[in-house]
Amino acid sequence: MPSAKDLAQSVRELTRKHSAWFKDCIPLIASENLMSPAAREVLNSDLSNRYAEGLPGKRYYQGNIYVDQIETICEDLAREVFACRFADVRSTSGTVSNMAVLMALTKTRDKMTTVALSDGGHISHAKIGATGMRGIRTFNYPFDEKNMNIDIEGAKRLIREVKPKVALFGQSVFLFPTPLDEMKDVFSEVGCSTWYDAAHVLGLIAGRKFQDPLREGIDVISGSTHKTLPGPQHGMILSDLTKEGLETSLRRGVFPGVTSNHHLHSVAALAVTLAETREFGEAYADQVIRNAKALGQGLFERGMEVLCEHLGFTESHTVVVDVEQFQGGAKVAKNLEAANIILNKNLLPWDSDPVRPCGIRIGSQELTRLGMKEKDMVEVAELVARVVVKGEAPEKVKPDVIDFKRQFTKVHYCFFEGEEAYDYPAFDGDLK
Ligand code: DSN
Repeated sequence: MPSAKDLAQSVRELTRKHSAWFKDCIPLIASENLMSPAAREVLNSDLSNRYAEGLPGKRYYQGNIYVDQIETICEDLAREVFACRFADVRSTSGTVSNMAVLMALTKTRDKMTTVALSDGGHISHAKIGATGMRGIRTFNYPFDEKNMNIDIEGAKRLIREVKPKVALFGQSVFLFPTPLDEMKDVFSEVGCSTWYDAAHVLGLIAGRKFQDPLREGIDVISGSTHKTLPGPQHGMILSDLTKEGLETSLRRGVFPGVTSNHHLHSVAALAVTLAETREFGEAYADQVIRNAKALGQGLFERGMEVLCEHLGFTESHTVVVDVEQFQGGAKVAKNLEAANIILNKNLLPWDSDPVRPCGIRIGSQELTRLGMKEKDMVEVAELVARVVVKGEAPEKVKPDVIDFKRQFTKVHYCFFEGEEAYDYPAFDGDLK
């Protein structure tokens, strides 16, 4: 058994190797991003050692004089950026946000309409995830596979039939805005609450480049804060308090419902991210979507079956490709990893075997954060296609990936723009 010192030293070295490797990789996972230098600074502070429970001014612990001010700034910024009356910034992830909303809006055995996992729904919306743990009965919307969106008439029919307590929307494969306006009348007809998981598109909503769910009939938005919103790994809940009692039940859902301490360093990093979003968020969201479309076009022109060509591939940060003809999603994702191109296999609506999905999901939000533009997406598409379509050995493509990526190692759309994205403070040498 290695000594404690050796094990700790190994972890330090592996962490450094990870950072050095990612510096040389093309990151395409649609649920990830890079924090800004200022956000990283506060994340890596004494706040990460501290505890708070409850709300600013009403804490159980002492020591929160500055924490209270930080959390108040964070909530105020969230309300401003998303133009809403209520924000809770204490949930520690997207799934924890969803658990809090489930507590606030539902009881065991309630019925909920949701997007199916195979159509891009999130695991926490499903029976096998947090929703099932709450004992909710779920009913999936019919899905329009050609347009990769909810089938409007089918969904209206389902909501009328099921009369759910809550109609939940939002996806992890999220190409186009949900047709909320078109379904609005049905929500009021059956009197259900409406909830939208915006984890993937929060930064696009903040940048005013996607739909605005709170203006389209949604009662509650939840989300993680590290996808198109380039913040810390954390969560957030937003609402215009359209229903009586919502503020109290959402607050209680978060605490004591599903959190105790709420990761104060993440709240600070989120506050910095929201301030930067207020300043740079529109330009960032605009470029994210332009880049996703350019990437879709580039892959399509190189012989890949990118979904929804007839709709311009996407209106978000994500494009999806059916790679069944190239050995399927798992094999393609693995081969690309060997070339330092990082993405994930993904279920598509027509998949029958969840372990062997025929799709891959690609996001443009992190490349955009690194300063890439449309012309760079063409190069990314070429590197991907060399492995997937032309069948070149990944090891042969890898040096070209590294050369390309070394031009893009700095963070953009933030204060301290141009700082290195991958360098973290470190002690020199081995453990003493
Ligand atoms: N599973 C994450 C994703 O990749 O979309 C969301 O939690």
